[in-house]
Amino acid sequence: MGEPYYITTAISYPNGRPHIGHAYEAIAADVIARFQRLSGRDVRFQTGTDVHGLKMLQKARELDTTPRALADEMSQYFKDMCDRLDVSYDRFIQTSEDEHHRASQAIWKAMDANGDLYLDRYEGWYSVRDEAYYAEDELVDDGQGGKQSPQGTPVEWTVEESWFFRLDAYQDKLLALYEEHPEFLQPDTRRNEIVSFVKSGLRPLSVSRTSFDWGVKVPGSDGHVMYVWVDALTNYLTGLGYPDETELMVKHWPADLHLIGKDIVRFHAVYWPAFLMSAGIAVSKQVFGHGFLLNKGEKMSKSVGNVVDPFALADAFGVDQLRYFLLREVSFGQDGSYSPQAIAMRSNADLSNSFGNLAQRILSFIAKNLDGYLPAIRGHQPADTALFEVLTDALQTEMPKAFEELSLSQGIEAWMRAVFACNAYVDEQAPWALKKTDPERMETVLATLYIAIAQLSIAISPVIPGSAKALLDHMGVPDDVRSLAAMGSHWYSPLAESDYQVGVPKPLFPRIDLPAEDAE
Ligand code: ME8
Repeated sequence: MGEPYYITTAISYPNGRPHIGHAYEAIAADVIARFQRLSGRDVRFQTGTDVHGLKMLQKARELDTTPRALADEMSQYFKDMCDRLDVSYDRFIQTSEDEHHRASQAIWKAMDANGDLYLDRYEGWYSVRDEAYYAEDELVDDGQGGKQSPQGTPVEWTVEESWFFRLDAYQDKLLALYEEHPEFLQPDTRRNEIVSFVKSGLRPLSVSRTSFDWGVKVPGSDGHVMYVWVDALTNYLTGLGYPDETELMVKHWPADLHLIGKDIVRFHAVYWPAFLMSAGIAVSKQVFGHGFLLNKGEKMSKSVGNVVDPFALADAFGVDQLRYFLLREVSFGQDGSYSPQAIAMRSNADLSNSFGNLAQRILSFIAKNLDGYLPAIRGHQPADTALFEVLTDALQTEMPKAFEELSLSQGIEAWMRAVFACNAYVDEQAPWALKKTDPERMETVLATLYIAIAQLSIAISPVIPGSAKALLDHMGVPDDVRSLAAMGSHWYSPLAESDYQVGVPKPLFPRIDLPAEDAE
C-alpha cells in the first residue's frame, strides 16, 4: 500500500435535503480521493452530517418532530446523494453517534487539562443560521435600521453562562502556522483574509450553551452542551477512532485535506488548529476553501429556498455528465454558476463529440474490421511517437500535477488537449483509407488509438468513474493496468496477445437535447 492520504468534506447540517452545493463539495472531494487512489495512495475519505446545535433544534420544532428524528431522516438523503453521485467515501459519520460523543468529550478534557477552558458568562451576538458568534464590530447594517452578520444572516442577543476557550492565547501560534506553512490554508486569497482576521486580535470563544440540551454534554458540567462547532470539527478525529490510538489514527492523522466551502474557513483555519494545539494533537496539513456554486448567478441556500435537487440533476443529465461539468466548468476555489444549458453544452462538446465519439468510432471500427481482435503494433512512425509524447505529457505530467495542486479544471483541460490530439491523429492517419492502401499500417494506427483511448479513460476515471469503468471493461483492459504507475513508458497494448474481442460499444454519452422550456 502507498503513502496514506486522509481527505474529508465538511459535514452538512441535515436541516433539509441536500442541495447542489453539497453535491459539488462531495463530488470534488471524491475526484481528489479517486485521483489519489489512482496515484497509488492509501486513501481514507470521510463525509457525513452535523446534527447538533440550535439550527437543527429550531427546524425540528418547526416541523413538530425531534432533532434526532429529523437528523436520522435527513442524513439518509445525504448518504443516498453520495451513493447516487458515485462518491466513494469510506466513512459516513453522523454526529449523534455514541463514538462521536466520546471523542468530543475526550478532546474537551484534553483542552481543559491544558488550562484553556474557563467558566464565565457570555453576552453577545449569535447567528443561528451560521451557528456563529459575532463581535459587535463585525456586524453590518441589515438595511432596516438593524444589524446582521457579515454573511447577511440574522443575529440575536444572547446572555448565558458559558465555558470559554482561550482562543486569544493561540494568536501567535496561529500566525506562525500560516507563515511557516502557507500550504495550510488555500487558496491564497482565503489565507490573506484569515491572517488579517487573526492579526486584528482574537477573543476568548464561547464553547458551551445552557439554554438548550441538544448536543454533546460537557464532561463534569451539568446543564452545558458543547457549542456545535466544537463537536462538529472533532468528527474528523472520531472517524479514525480517537481518542484511542487506533491503527487508523496512527496511519491517517494528521489529515491531509479538509475540503470545505469558503463560508466556514474561519472555523477550520482558526478554531480547529487552536483546539488541536490545545489538546496536544497534530494540526491538519491543509484546509482548502472552495467557492460557492450559484444557480444562474444567485446564491442558493436551504433557508432561501431556491435549491436545486442534485438527484433531479443527476437523473436529467447523467451522474458523470454532472460531475464532469462541475469540475471542468468551475475554476476550483472560485465561485461558479450552473444552468441546464451550460451543463448540456459542456457535456455535448467534450464528452459526446470529442471523447465519446473518438472511442465510439475507433472501437466500432476494430470490432467491425478486425473481428474485435487487437493487432500488435508493428513499427512506430513519427506520428505515433508524437501522439504518445502528447499523451505522456498531458496524462502523466500535467494532469497529475494540476490535480495534486487542486487545480482541477486545469487538469481536465490537459486531458482535453490529449483528446484533441487523438482526434487530430485519426484525421491525419485516416485508418478508413488505410484499410485499402496499407492494412498493416491501419492495424498499427488502430492499436495506437486503442492504447490512447485506454489511457484517456484511466486518466479521467476520477472525474467520470462510471463511464470510464464501463469503457475500460468494454475494451477488456485488465484491472492491474488501471493506474497512473502502470501507464509508464512501457505500457504496451494490454490485449495484443489475448483473444479478447472488442465489440461495438453502446454510445456512452448520448447528446443532451434540452426540452424547450429549459433551452431559453
Ligand atoms: O457549514 N456552493 O454545513 P452546511 C458550494 N455543518 N458549497 C456550498 C454551498 C454552495 N452553494 N452551500 C453550502 C456547515 N456549501 C457545517 C459544517 S464541518 C465540521 C461543519 C458547502 O450544510 C459549505 O460551504 O451549511 C460547507 O462546506 C458544506 O457545503 C456544508 O454546509
